[in-house]
Amino acid sequence: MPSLFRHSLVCLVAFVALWLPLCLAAATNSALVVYDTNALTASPLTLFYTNAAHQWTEALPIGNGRLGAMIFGGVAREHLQLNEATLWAGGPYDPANTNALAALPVVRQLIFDGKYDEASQLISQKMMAVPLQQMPYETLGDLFLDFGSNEAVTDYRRDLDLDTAIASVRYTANGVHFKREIFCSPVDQVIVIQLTADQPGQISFTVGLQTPHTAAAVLAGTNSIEMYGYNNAAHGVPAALNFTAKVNVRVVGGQTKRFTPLLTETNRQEIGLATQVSVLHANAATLLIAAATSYKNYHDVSGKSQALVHNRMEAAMDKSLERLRRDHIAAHQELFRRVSLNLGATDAMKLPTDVRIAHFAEGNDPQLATLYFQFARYLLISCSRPGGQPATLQGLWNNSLKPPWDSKYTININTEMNYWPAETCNLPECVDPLTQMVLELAETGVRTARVEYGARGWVAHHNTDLWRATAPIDGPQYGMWPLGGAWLCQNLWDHYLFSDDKAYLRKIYPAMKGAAQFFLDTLVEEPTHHWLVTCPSLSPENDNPAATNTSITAGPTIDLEILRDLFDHCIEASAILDTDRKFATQLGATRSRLAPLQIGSAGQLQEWLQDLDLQAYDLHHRHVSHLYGLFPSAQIDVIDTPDLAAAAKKSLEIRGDQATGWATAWRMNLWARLHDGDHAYSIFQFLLSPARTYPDLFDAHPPFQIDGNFGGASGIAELLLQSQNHEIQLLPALPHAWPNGSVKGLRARGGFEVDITWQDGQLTAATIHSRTGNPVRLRYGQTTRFVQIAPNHPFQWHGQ
Ligand code: FUC
Repeated sequence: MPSLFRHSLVCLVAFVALWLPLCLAAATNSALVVYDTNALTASPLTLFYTNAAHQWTEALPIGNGRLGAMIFGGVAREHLQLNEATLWAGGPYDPANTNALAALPVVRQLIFDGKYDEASQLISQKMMAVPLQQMPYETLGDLFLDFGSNEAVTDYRRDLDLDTAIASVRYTANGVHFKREIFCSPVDQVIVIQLTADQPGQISFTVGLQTPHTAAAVLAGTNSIEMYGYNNAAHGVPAALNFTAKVNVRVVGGQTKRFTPLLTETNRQEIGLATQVSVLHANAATLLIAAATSYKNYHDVSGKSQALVHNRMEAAMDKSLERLRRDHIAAHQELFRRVSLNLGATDAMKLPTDVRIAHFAEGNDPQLATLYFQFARYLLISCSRPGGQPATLQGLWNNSLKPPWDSKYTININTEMNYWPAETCNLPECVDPLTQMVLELAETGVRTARVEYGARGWVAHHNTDLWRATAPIDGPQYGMWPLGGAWLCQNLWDHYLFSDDKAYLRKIYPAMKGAAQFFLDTLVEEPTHHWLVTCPSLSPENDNPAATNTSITAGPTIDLEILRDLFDHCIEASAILDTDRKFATQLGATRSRLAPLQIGSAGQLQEWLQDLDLQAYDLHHRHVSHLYGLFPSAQIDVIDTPDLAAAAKKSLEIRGDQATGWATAWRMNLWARLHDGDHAYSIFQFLLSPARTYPDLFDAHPPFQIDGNFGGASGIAELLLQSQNHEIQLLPALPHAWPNGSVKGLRARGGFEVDITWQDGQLTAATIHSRTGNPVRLRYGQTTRFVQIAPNHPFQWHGQ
């Protein structure tokens, strides 16, 4: 049988196998929603569903980096859960513990005496932040549109078009076709909801705002609703922010009026804050939503939230709907369309996204990998824009006042992972909020360094929040890790490497220098080999096998790896910027005394100074911190340091493939760096299964945590293109699952953009664009070629 025909037959059989149970389920399930195959001609970059969201992780996210919403798409009741990126609990505070410095030498001695548990207790008593917890990110509230009808609908479809960043809901009721379009404009700073019907006078509903914030009030006029409130105090830190949200309703035909629902004991909970606006018999209706808080920066909360909202609302109301929509799409596409990926497509594309996730492991839906990849890019664009806050553990989307891990910034992997795809996948602007946060941590961390360690420079431990808190939190087990800021500096250095932008390097260099200074003052000699090590520290968040019940240790491998990077990059930056030569020399001397990477008795890369990996309490621990050196760093490399790469591989094998969402995604990137595309792909299949991906494609830690989405997209890019150690590697780890495909617009370090096409698993053409004219080595398999590419004169290579 010719292979093409055989392939089509396999696809057809698989498609029918997928399709049949679905149709049957739709037929038997509910008489309300009838499955309409005509509605399923999706544009390729669309998430779509045939029913409304019941769970929050089925709802679809929109956002402009500051304002965000999760859209449920109900027929009788539309629900938008709303967020504003600066609405966090608390206010400016400084958690540095003034007892820490006196305890520090005792803690160190206990650790070097092997009394880890005692050291941990002393840290717990004397060194932890006050308060012990940081501030949570808080939901803003909810918008409800009540249509009050329960009539049978057909042709229901809910979708999110990643290319336009517009969500829509369509259905037919009583022969009328209804449509809602919803987007969140980065240009006009409003959410826009447009409701239309194909017959006049059919649109009637009431609209209301609610919030779980108790200190809040809602007032409605004839065509607007305004909510005003305060954030919450937390852990003894007083509430310092106010917020305003406003909804404006415009109708074509029909009318709007103020509406006060009758509150009874039974509906009070549901209706909540009472005044609403009714829309009666309109032909079309447009809702604009604006929101703001009084947050200006981590030490200034004097913003005028009401004035901000009023100004934005007025400006948006001056624009036509068409203009709002057009400007929104243009701003989104300017970023989104830079990268296109084609891994092949099958009829599975016609299935709803949740069904496709459930069947991805069967291997006949390569386009779902593309959708997953582009969804991550969509998410980063939607939650991290210049001038805003960085992506939290949940990006921008959080429906709670007490979200998992407070929806903060966990900087012992998670925040860094959020930005892994930013450079490779051509969204460098999205790194701007991260850069800003690190520059601010380099301010607040100065006090923590001085008060807790008596050191120069700055330090940030394993978490931070809106207020840029930097002291160790939660408990010694997790919090006593002083490398958070130093790791974040590596994201910024990478941003420099990809852009080759010297002005950016000049801007971040003081933060890099301050981070390094802290370690010059705090590294200590360990007693056995007299190597320089961090102490106290931990290998995030893995128990020290030499202790009974703590992770506290000295000189875990990840610390030394991050410090080698930090020192090397400071030295390189000082040469590029022609500054601080003496400081660079000092860093070089200190670097040479750092504890080395060590290969243990099982052939593994040691996680700790001692060879303890096989005695670990959890051999399959989710964190693979010591493998930082392989990815995201490139100190360990299959080509340059094959012995260390083999040891890292051994460690990965011991750890296993499946872990939490982000930990699974990290493993995928690591196998890509080991140039084992098939292994990485098998891990990706687990990541993109219902075990680790919710119906709306959000990553499931579980619970929802956005880092897995970003780590997964980075993993896909790493399979196709790598650029560490001054070399551009084309298709370094192409899995057999993607024999034919193309990618356009990926970025490589040194100021390059790369387009690649392949067939039957072989490179057919690559186009390399250079913005800088920097020389570079190209590699495809064993073939290398040294090139210098002039800007605007793309270079074509076929890998020979
Ligand atoms: C670290 C991880 C957890 C989770 C949390 C937000 O503590 O170990 O898995 O991702 O951060």
